[in-house]
Amino acid sequence: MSEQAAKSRYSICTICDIGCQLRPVTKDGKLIAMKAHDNPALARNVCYKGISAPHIHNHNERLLKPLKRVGERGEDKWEEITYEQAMDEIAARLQTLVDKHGPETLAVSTSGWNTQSTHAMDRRFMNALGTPNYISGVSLCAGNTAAVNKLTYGWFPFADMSNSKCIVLFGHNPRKHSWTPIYNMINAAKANGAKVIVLDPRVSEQAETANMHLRLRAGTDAAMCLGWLNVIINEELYDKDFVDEYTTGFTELSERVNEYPLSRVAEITGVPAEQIAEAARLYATAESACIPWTPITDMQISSTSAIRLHSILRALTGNLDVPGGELLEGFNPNYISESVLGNHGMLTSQQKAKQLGADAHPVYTYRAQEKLLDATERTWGQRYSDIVMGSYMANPSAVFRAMATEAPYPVKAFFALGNNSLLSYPNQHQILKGLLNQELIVAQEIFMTPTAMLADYVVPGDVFSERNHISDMWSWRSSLTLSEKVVEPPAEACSTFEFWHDLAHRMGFGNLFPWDSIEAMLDYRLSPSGMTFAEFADKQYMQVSNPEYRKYRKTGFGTPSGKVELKSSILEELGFDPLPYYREGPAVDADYPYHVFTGVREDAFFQTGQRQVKVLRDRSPTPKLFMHPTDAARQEIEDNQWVKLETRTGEVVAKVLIQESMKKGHVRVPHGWWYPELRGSADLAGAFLSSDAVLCPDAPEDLDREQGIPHFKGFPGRIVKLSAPPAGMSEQVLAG
Ligand SMILES: Nc1nc2c(c(=O)[nH]1)N[C@H]1C(S)=C(S)[C@@H](COP(=O)(O)OP(=O)(O)OC[C@H]3O[C@@H](n4cnc5c(=O)[nH]c(N)nc54)[C@H](O)[C@@H]3O)O[C@H]1N2
Ligand SMILES: Nc1nc2c(c(=O)[nH]1)N[C@H]1C(S)=C(S)[C@@H](COP(=O)(O)OP(=O)(O)OC[C@H]3O[C@@H](n4cnc5c(=O)[nH]c(N)nc54)[C@H](O)[C@@H]3O)O[C@H]1N2
Ligand code: SF4
Ligand SMILES: [Mo]
Repeated sequence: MSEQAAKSRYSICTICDIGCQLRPVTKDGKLIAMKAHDNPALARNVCYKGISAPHIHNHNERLLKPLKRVGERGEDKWEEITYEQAMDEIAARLQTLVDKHGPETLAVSTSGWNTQSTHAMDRRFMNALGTPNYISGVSLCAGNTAAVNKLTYGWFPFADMSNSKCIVLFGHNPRKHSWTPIYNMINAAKANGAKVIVLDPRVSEQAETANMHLRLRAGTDAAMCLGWLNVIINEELYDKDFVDEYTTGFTELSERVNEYPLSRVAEITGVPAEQIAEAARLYATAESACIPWTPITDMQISSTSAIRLHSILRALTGNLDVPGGELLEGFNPNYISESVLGNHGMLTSQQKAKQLGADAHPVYTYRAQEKLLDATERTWGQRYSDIVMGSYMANPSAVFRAMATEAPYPVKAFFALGNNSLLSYPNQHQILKGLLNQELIVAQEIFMTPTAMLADYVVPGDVFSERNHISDMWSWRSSLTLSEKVVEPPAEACSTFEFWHDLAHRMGFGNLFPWDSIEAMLDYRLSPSGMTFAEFADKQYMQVSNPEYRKYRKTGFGTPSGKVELKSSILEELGFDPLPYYREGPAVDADYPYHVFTGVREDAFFQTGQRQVKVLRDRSPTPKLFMHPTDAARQEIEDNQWVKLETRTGEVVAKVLIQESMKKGHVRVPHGWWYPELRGSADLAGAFLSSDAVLCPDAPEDLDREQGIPHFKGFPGRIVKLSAPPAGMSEQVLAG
């Protein structure tokens, strides 16, 4: 068959977490190119990380064989062993620790994005073993938003951006090379006349073309939302019928909102009152409007309130489950959900009660989320709703503290799968202490990372072109998208499915993992549809059902009251303020005068990854701090000057990029920087030199109350000029 006549194959790119379906091209058993989809609607733009997949998958530093530590922990000295030996030893050592300390001694950190369908496998293994201590980067990104949204209306909606008449972006800044499909949706809506409102301290790419741009101070999003509600309620711009019939707590909410007159909100946010009112009116009176999920409110000291406020705005303006608004899609009836596969029912309530952090910060833990079980079953037909992997998680800060201090009990085994944990949570020094105090660390990875360097065993992972998968976007959406395996994994690289399967079989509960391949597991997951994986793969690259709107008219909302809980009964029961409020983050002062925020994702990389991939690193060789020209001039700092950014928690080095688009008094620090090229010359490949995680504290008082979220958006910091570049940096970094 000629190349043209051959049926196209499709794989979902997992280099970032938005999961574009692309068309892989192979030759002689190797991935040689990633091309745009054949369907023009899915091929409007493709980002250069996706196109670079062959450079990642075939990289000469890719891990191919299991490694066993031979030096001191973190010394980066290894012997190659077989996969069988690695799994045998991991199983035996884990069993010894479980016998000594109980199963809760194992904590697991995953991303789940890049390892695909295996979140359910992580949880299934953990639930069978008996440990509740699962953590993930989604505690700072979408997972926690999902958990908080559920408190208000029982599900996590997906914004129907393409059909919307008004899109509100709280910081969220999709671009051609950052979350390309969302960027495409926003552009489609704009072409259809949608208005865009951006709330961002910086003039971001989305802000440049927005209809309105409110340049709020970092970390004040909750106050801004309270201001919007003040306008919407007092000017009676809300949907009265919806409020009367489908909500609880409107009177109390109105009273709370009146504590935030626009003069107060203007003072907190730094945005003029009239602009706040105008934006609120534009949003509330649009024919349809959405506030797409944003990570910005996932990382603030008022995170729970800010996320709840977005939910409340959606509800009051009548935008829930309507075209152009926010779709509550529910589980796909043709696909076994991760919640069912993960089987949280297996974990006893005694073990659930040991989930770390649940006492102080319960919102995304079992303690709060299990209060929704009856309501979830009534509304969505299943008891557990593990959307975007973010419900039923332990609190990462509590887990790393327990790993370091052995209080409230010893956590002595830590597994990181497709997650560079050391750099991916707040308070990196505490994480290191925790890791150094472990008796067993396992990393399942495609590259040697600072986290993997601290492991006892490094198991080589496979990548998306090497495994089959069907995505329902972690139960966020109900469409099913195909991802086909097009090449064999190299050497002994394994999937996380195999990892958990093989470990369970060694630890005596293999009966709970009866599938002998990913395909067999996918056959099971597709069983309600009557299709096998092979049939699905043969017939369709995507299965999308027509949305059914306003389902709540039939089912009610999946909350204890069956209504949208403007005043949250679950927060009240847990002893928290049931109404949203604004809490100020730590204040800037003469010593630490800048509001520092992390974010503005790098086009060239996903999070902490790809710094060793030349075609990508060449685009962004050096970590950059953004500063406003006025601030730079005051400190006599020039463009490209090396500086030290100090907070009360730690310090990092980076180069300054002076930008008019920055907000005065604000500094942007990038996330995820380490230096693979310094492996062997700097400790942990320079993991402490330029990582934002070093800067952000996570003592209980530094965290959002309800969820225990760190304040990555607007912590106080200062900048010290360096007279010479930091010692030991590579030529590439110095030149960049
Ligand atoms: N300090 C701090 N922490 C943060 C954030 C922040 O801004 N600052 N951001 C948060 C956000 S928004 C998110 S989404 C999370 C992200 O958290 P994660 O998605 O876990 O991202 P990383 O920690 O960069 O880890 C990804 C690792 O997976 C490896 N990898 C890539 N592809 C594959 C694969 O196919 N198989 C396997 N086995 N491994 C693979 C990469 O080499 C990399 O080391 O982090 C959160 N944590
Ligand atoms: N190329 C690339 N694309 C990515 C990723 C990547 O690593 N690389 N990561 C993906 C992931 S996991 C995520 S979560 C997204 C994140 O991507 P976005 O949602 O776009 O978030 P950021 O890039 O972190 O920051 C966006 C904006 O938030 C503004 N901002 C900072 N602090 C505040 C604040 O307190 N309030 C408000 N309202 N705005 C503020 C910043 O000025 C910035 O312009 O990107 C995704 N896309
Ligand atoms: S935006 Fe780029 S990196 Fe992310 S999934 Fe799509 S192609 Fe891959
Ligand atoms: Mo994220």
